[in-house]
Amino acid sequence: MAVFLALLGLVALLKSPSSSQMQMMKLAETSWEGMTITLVVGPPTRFLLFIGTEPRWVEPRPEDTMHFMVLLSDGETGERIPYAAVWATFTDEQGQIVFDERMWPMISQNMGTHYGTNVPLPEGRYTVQVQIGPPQAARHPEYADRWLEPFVFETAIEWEGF
Ligand SMILES: [Cu+2]
Repeated sequence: MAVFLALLGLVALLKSPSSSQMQMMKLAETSWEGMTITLVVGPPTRFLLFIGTEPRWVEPRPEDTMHFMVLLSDGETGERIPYAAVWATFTDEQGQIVFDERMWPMISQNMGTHYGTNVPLPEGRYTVQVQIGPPQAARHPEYADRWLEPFVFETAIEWEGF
């Protein structure tokens, strides 16, 4: 009985919404020439920009409702793919563009290499368009003949918040 209760306790802990890992939600996924493109959202988060000499914290704004993330990975090995330029555009049902920005290349201990930023998206239905540029890196031979043109992934989402 004690073991059973302990197990239940463990499950409750793993499902606890206080764990930010558990609040990640997958929005959509597609594949492009062997690359898996996954759209994931988490709660708005602070992040550090260190792209010059001065580090700068970017704090979530009051209107931010999500940390939007684009995960690029090799569909066979799961290895993440860096060095791409990723741009995200959200359009509402009236056809108004409500968000249109380049994603930061990001690193995270839990999420790994990804592209993302905080997005002030009100609840509603949207079309998300994610444009991915060819990775700007020297390539080992297996990657020589793919991802040579920009790719656009468009999908519909219904955002209800966390
Ligand atoms: Cu991020």
